[in-house]
Amino acid sequence: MRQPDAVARGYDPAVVPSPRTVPGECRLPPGQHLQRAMPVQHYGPVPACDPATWDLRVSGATRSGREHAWDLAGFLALPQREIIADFHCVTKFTILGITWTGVLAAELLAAAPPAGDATHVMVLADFGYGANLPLDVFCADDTLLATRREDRELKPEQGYPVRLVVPSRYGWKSVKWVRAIEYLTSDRRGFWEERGYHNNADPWKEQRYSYTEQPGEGPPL
Ligand SMILES: Nc1nc2c(c(=O)[nH]1)N[C@H]1C(S)=C(S)[C@@H](COP(=O)(O)O)O[C@H]1N2
Ligand SMILES: [Mo]
Repeated sequence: MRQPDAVARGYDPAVVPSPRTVPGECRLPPGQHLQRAMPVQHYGPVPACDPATWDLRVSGATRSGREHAWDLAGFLALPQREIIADFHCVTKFTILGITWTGVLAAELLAAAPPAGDATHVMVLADFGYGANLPLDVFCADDTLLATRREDRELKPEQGYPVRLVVPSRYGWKSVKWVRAIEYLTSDRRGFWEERGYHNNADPWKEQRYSYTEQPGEGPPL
């Protein structure tokens, strides 16, 4: 499904240079190595999903003060976009040029506006997994709530029905099986961010571990 308004995020080397590099420059962040295929990688079991009862909730510091919710049909009816992005896992493998289709996180944010004092989001999955992001990273034009990979519906282990894709951060922030988004008025650590991984997780700055955080880069541990 290549739509006319598809945004190309970096990979078709013949056509589209990566947004984070210029042609001829390295697309591999420091300490990473290239891997061809995407391994399945997550903590805990794959949650069961009943499409009939699944919903995605937006809660916390919303502008209206109320929770917003989409069922699967409603979510799939939101405008769809395509991105092509490199994926960098903190365990040091990088996969180049994955095509994802879904709803821009910014689109969801526009449909469920945050309060003026919201600064961060917590993206939550089943079983207590979650990752935090600053609002501006969540709204970036390459942060996607993906429903398809390489134009195929996500498999259960890939995050079906909806997973986040945050190309600008290490892979653990690309939360699979997203169920809720909570707007926060101050930063709060997610699952890995409170277990030794860096709060900001920018692969280009090699922000892997929390012990390398500078003052101000994360809430106290
Ligand atoms: N809910 C959930 N999402 C998750 C994880 C997890 O353990 N639980 N692991 C993360 C990590 S560390 C990586 S590298 C990617 C892997 O995505 P993949 O299994 O589609 O390759 O998912 C991320 N999203
Ligand atoms: Mo990862």
